[in-house]
Amino acid sequence: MRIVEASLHLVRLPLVHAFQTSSHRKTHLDHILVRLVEESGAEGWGEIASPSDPFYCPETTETCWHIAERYLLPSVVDAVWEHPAELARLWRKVRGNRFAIAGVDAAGWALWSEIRGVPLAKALGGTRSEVVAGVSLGIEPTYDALLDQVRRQIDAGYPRVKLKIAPGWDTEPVRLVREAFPDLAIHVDANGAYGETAEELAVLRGLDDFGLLMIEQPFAPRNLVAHAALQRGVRTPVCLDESVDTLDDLRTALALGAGRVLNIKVSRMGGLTAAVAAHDLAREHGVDVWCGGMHEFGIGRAANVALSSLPGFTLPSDVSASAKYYARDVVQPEVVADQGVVRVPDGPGLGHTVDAAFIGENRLKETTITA
Ligand code: OSB
Ligand code: MG
Repeated sequence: MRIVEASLHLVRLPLVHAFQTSSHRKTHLDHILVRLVEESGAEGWGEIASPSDPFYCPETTETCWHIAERYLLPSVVDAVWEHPAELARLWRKVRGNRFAIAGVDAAGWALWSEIRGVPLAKALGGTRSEVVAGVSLGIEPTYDALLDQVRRQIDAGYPRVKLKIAPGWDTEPVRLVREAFPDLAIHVDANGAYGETAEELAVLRGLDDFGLLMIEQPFAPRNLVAHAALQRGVRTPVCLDESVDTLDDLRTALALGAGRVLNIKVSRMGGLTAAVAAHDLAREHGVDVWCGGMHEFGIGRAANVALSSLPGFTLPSDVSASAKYYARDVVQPEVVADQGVVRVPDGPGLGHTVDAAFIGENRLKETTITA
């Protein structure tokens, strides 16, 4: 297989509901769509879903553009390969920059499964025909607004909600949501906002009383030791997100007992090849996994759904329907959820058609490299 053309498309879409985490607030997102064209004319799309600011991870939309344009696309164009897992050798010298790499890797997987005529999910080793989706809710201006959002998502059929927490927005909103919805599967995500002061540790330990599904990334990404100590002191599973960028990080986390759950993000791990490897390793060690999201447009979302069909994804994934995020998505059909369940497409490749005209209408810039 030989790629004869590669292009980047920076696309802006407005969010239907502004999203706030412990570190930033977003009303629209700029993602870079990657298109790879093989010599037969077949195409594969991937998505670089980096946030625009370096608050979740060190990368930004601009650094991703730079790395993809300068290093990744030139290495991929004209390269001869048989399987997408081989693509990693093309950028083995590039350190970090996993969001940028993830978009190119996923485009390679989409292209390969399209050409082979197999669904991306099957190509990855997926076994489920449908996956369970949860929703991730941001920090809201008021508790009433949060309760309203939770009610909306329960009414839409989602069986699990994740609440963003931060110091000052933790015990009280969690208590109110638990009181209003005694049987709901609730999970919290701090995006590393807590330190290890006695007060902060008391708040985190206190969350143990609310019957939460998990406490995601309470401490800073590199502070695996603090996660291990908290996990020893609470019944609620601790989940790692920002702490695990590589398989080596995962091995360290497993050795330390730094969490009983792993959020696998295609972007954070640097693509589907690495995400599958993380799934396999976590599963061997009895760590439950689920697929996290970065508010992906339909291309990245379809890859997340395919990944979530692997057998170790036993917890609901952040693969909510396109409509939770965007008035219109870049793929047809859009990703839909029925009572919180997303069907895994059985057509070749991504299983969705990429809407090139809509991408063109919302594109801020593009660049193309040919063989
Ligand atoms: O920590 O999972 C996170 C969005 C931006 C940055 C970090 C995170 C998130 C989400 C969104 O929680 C999940 C989704 O795509 O619905
Ligand atoms: Mg998270």
